[in-house]
Parts: sequence; structure tokens; C-alpha cells
Amino acid sequence: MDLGRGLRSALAKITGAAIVDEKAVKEMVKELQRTLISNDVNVKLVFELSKRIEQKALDTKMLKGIGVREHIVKVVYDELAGMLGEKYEPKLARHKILLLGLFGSGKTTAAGKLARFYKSKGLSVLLICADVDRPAAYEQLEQVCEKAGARFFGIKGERDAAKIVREGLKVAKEDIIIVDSAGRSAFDEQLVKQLKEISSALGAEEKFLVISADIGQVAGKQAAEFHEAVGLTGVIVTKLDGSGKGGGALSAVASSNAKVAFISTGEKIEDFAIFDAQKFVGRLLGFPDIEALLEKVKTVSEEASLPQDIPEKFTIKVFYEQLKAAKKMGPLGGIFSMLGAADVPQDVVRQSEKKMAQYEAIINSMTKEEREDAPLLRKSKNRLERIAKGAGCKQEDVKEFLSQFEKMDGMMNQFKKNRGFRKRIEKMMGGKDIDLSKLT
Ligand SMILES: Nc1nc2c(ncn2[C@@H]2O[C@H](COP(=O)(O)OP(=O)(O)OP(=O)(O)O)[C@@H](O)[C@H]2O)c(=O)[nH]1
Ligand SMILES: [Mg+2]
Repeated sequence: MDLGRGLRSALAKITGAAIVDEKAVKEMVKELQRTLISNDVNVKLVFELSKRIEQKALDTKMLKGIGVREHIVKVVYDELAGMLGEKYEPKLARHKILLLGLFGSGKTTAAGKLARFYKSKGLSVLLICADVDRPAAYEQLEQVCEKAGARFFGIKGERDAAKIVREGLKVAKEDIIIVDSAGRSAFDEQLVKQLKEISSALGAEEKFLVISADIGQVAGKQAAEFHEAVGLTGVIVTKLDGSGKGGGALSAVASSNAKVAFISTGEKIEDFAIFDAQKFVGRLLGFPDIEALLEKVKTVSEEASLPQDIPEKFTIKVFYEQLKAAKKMGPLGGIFSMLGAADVPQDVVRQSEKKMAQYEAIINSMTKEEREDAPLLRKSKNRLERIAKGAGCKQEDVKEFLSQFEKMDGMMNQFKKNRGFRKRIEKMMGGKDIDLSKLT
């Protein structure tokens, strides 16, 4: 389960609960633990964190004029942010940066991203290729420079990295000088020796270790080793997009004596940001900041006191309502979890308008019975054929729609106990955007 979804679903144990009591808090904490551990966060860290959350959440003396749900959400938010680190303040004056790290961690890519970042702050940038091992390192960095709009310096065929740095400095006029160094498959003396040489030739003010998130909590050990050997000023955690261990990597670095400075979330040059633990948690939970989150929890808690009616049955009709609501709210459908429901899968939210129109046509070609009882459709080829004909599409499209529905249905089963979900969605959307008349 991805970290954001797991955290949202844990919080829903509070925001979506009819009664918030010790049992609800314990359930939430248990789910938080499961999510964090499956994200490779260190077990001891998770245990300490959950103990603190439980204590603070149940401490009613801390309720200063806010509701109990808001209080608990704030406790979780603050503790998670604390566990993941702080906010990095980049230096914006003239300075020199050394990038180091193991093989393939994303140093060269990060060099381009950093160059673009400092350029966007109005600073000029020179990138020096001090990777003397990788066969095409020179050409790779040259290309990166072109993309980032930075000047390139390198000496083809030169085997002495420190010498390249010294020569580069002689011609450097730029505000920011970034040196890309060679990777190695393991932390060893030879690597440390080379890094020390480059670092002293450069006189680096910033030494960033580049670590790929997919190594999880091992990132902590790696950061500590490099820090001891060469004195890091920050860590760049890359590949957060493709790893289920990002939480483990970030928290482990935060609890070592190094600090996360930047994060990289994709191969493209713009997939890069200054690390800010609070903002990061906000994004995981689907809200830009704690204020927006608390505001939402407040409305949700008020709505939670609505009379709860019959348990919701998840039907095609309900699915379609959610789809439309989720689309309106964009890819951060985190709100669904806050309401105590499963997230609509991201690939479903990203469906194009054309697909939505097709779905609507498919639903409109169903009988009322079929809309209430989707398994009927799987049982009969004739029904599929009839619907496809009615909707002007292929049978495969109908099947695709059905499998989207079934995927969501499976997720909804976890939330079966939660009542009044649809009511809340309807209220939230003001009843305007959900055109039920078409579907009945
Ligand atoms: N998905 C994803 N891929 C990334 C990210 N950062 C880098 N990569 C990819 O990871 C691979 C290695 O990146 P490089 O920047 O060449 O890594 P390096 O540390 O310079 O590698 P060496 O110089 O060989 O040690 C490339 O295919 C990059 O496109 C990221 O944040 N997300
Ligand atoms: Mg490289």
C-alpha cells in the first residue's frame, strides 16, 4: 500500500468514526504502524512514534478549543513531520557544491535539477564533470547542462578528478559551481579518498549525498558513514516516485546526523523540490498544509453527526457518483479517505472526459436491475452485448468499466462498516454536480 493512502486510511479511523474513543485511537495507531513498517520505516522508530501519538491523542488537556478529531489529526501530522525531518533552507549566495553517492543513485540527474533550481533563483551555474570512471559521464553531464541551461566544464580523458576541479575553478565565473563525482558500488576507502581530494580542491560549502529511496532505512546507515568520512551538509533523496520505501529512507536519514535537503520524484528535470517535512506530510495526506487539513476535518466532524441511514450498498450508481466527485477534486482525492471511504484509484481519477462520457453511456444502457446488481453483467454475454450496442462501444469497453467497478468494490468492502458515506459526499458536493436523475 502506498504511504499516502495508508496514512489517509489510518486517519479515517478517527475522522470517519462515529465515536472517537480509546479504541478508535488504538485502531488508528495500529494501522499507522502497519503502514509505516511496510514502508520500511525502522520498527523502533515506529514504536516510539506510535507511543507518543497514543499518549498525546488521548491527552484531553491538550484540547485547546478544537474538536477531538482535529486534535488527533494534528498530533499525527506533527509527529509524522517530526519523524521525517525538518525544512531545508538552501544557500542562495555564491557557493560550491559537491555531489557524491553510490553508483546509479541519481547524482548526474540531480546535478541538472539543482542547476535548474539555482537558476530559477537568478543565479548562474557551472557544472563540472569529475566522474572519471563512467565511460560516457562527460557526454551525459554535457547533455544535462544543455537541458538545465548551465555551463559545462570537463576534460575528456583526464583521470585525475581533483585536477579537473582545479582547472574548472580557474575558468569559473558563475555564482554556483556544482561538481558531479563518480559513483561506486559500495562505500569504501578508495571512494572516500577520491571524494576528500575533490572536496578539498573544490573547497565545497555544500556536500550533498545522493541516495535512492529504494534502499529504505539502509539510507540512515549510508548517510552516517558518508557524513563521518567527508562531512555532509545534506542528503538528496531520489526516486521517491518509484519506491515503496520512501518513508523508511527519509525517516532514517532524519534520525542519522545528516539532514534531507532535496527530494527527487521523477526522471524529469522539474520533478525536484526542497525538502520540507511538513509540506511533505501534507501532500501525503492530500492537503497543502495543516490548516486546510484541520478545516476539512472540522467540516467532516460536523457532518458526521448527521443521522446515519441504512448501510450503503456499493453499486454502479454509487461508483459513478464517486468517480465524478473524485474527478472534480483532481488527483489528490485524499478527501475520500478523510470521509472514511476508500480512495478512488488514481488511474480511474485520471480518466479522460471522453472516457467519462463513455462510462455514462454504458451506465445509461444498463437496466435498473443491472445497476443495482453488477454481478449480473458478468454472468451474461447477451447483457454485455446489449449494453455495448446501446452505448456505441465495444464489449471490451464495457468489461473495462466493470473491472474498474470491481476494483473499487473490493476496496469499498474494507469500509463497509462506515455509514452515510454517500450522504456526506452528496452534502459536500452540494448535490449539484451529481446528476442522479440520469441514472434512475
Ligand atoms: N524514477 C526516477 N528515476 C530517477 C530519479 N533520479 C534519477 N533517476 C534515474 O536513475 C538513473 C541513474 O541516474 P544518474 O543520475 O545517471 O545516476 P548517477 O548517480 O549519476 O549514476 P553513476 O554516475 O553511474 O553513478 C537514470 O536512469 C535516471 O533517469 C528519480 O527521482 N526518479
Ligand atoms: Mg553520474
